[in-house]
Amino acid sequence: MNRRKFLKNATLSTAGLAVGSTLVACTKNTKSENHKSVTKQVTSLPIVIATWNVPNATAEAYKILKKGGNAIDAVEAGCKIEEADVKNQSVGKGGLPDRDGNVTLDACIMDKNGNCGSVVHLQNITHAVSIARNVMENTPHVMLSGKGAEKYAYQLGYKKENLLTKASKKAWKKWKTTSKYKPIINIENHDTIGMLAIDKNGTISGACTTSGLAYKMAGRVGDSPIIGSGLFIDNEIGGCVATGLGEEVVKTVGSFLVVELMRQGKTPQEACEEAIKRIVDKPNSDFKNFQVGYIAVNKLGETGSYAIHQWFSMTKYQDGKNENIQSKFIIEA
Ligand code: SD4
Repeated sequence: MNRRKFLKNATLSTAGLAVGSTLVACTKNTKSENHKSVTKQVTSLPIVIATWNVPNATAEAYKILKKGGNAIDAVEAGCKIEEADVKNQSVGKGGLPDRDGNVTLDACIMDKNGNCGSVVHLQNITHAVSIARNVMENTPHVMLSGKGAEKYAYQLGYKKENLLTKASKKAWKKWKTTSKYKPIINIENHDTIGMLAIDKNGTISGACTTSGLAYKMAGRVGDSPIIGSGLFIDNEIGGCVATGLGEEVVKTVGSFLVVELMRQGKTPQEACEEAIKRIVDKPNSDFKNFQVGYIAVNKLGETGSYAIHQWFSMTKYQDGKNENIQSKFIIEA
């Protein structure tokens, strides 16, 4: 990049920071003389949003928030609902296995202070999100993987469980007859759960948990436990969480990108759209054949969601209303 272009970009990002802090100031004092240009009111708090149609999970999180609980407790509790639901074959117990028949979980969590924790390739433990939270709060590390993560879970008192349910084993055996590997668009009807919450104090936290892509190669890790890709929170700005083909999210550091775009003044909706565009516009992008979806919330409590393909949705619980909202998209089904 030549110097002039670099300076121009640097100026732009400084301006972006200013917009970001204005956003924060506005949440505190929307009527201030200093911020006359901003007319938006803060939407009512608390609020929780999650990827896909997961009303039980958002209800659990909202229950905690409504009682005055904090956002980090809410997102952990909400995600645990899907982890324990054996009918959800993309998360926790009952998740579809890798091609060798092993269920391996990825999860992460991030709090209002920018602390984070994650587990990758965790086996035999349903509540990956809780182990991630423990990594964040009770270890000097951010990420634990495989056997080490499992050992840590046992140290915390978790018991070994068989996560491969009869239904998931049957599906895997059927898959083995052809062993064709191709991610199926929107197979994820009950999918990876990513959750973002703002508590009554206005602090933001997020979490994400998944069994990853069905029939993945042994050892494969997706975006969901990677801070900045599957999830990113900046309590001054907002948060974002991703779902879909993790490889494409990782390549564009999707959730961090969405938060940074919001910092530069974009609404959550605009930021999600721009981040999806970044994937679609890559040279030779095969986007017609895979799904990626983002949901985001900013400090004002405004939300957005966007996906490559139709039928991605976001569940939102706010003002006592728990609703599933179809996301905007690029390609109609
Ligand atoms: C992954 N992003 O492991 C996860 C899976 C997912 O819709 O969200 N599927 O790539």
